[in-house]
Amino acid sequence: MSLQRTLSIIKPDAVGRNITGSINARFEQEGLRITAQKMMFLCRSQVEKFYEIHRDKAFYDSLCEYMSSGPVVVQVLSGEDAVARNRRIMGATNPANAEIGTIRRDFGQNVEQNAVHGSDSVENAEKEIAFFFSKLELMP
Ligand code: IDP
Ligand code: MG
Repeated sequence: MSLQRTLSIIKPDAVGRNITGSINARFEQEGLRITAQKMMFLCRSQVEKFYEIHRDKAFYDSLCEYMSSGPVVVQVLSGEDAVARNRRIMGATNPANAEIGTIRRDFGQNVEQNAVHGSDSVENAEKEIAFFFSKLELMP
């Protein structure tokens, strides 16, 4: 176990349904602390860059369209084992396969509109945090 931070995004479907507070409560109940947070309306090219790793996937175009369709909340979650812990709190990519009690199971709509993004490794977490937040916005 180690103290880590991870990048989380509350996606446009969840922001649109006004459930950011319910989702944030899950993080806090499960031991993660929100140490940076802001609402952004990402343009298509910003989303394309963020999801560059998925460029060759069949769902890339649709994913980029969706993620630039409305405001998102980008946030840094901090705590013990934050990267893996957040992935557990989120649940599987497809809400239909996610465990009961996870955010995606309870709030996701489908495999694309699945309420939240979470970094998948410590290395990617640091890259993704730097993508969205300046040093001034982060806890020392
Ligand atoms: P993850 O968000 O669980 O890490 P990834 O495979 O990294 O899942 O995919 C990134 C995002 O792309 C997903 O959260 C979801 O919004 C979307 N996505 C993934 N697989 C599919 C699919 O098969 N169809 C449509 N959208 C998908
Ligand atoms: Mg991923």
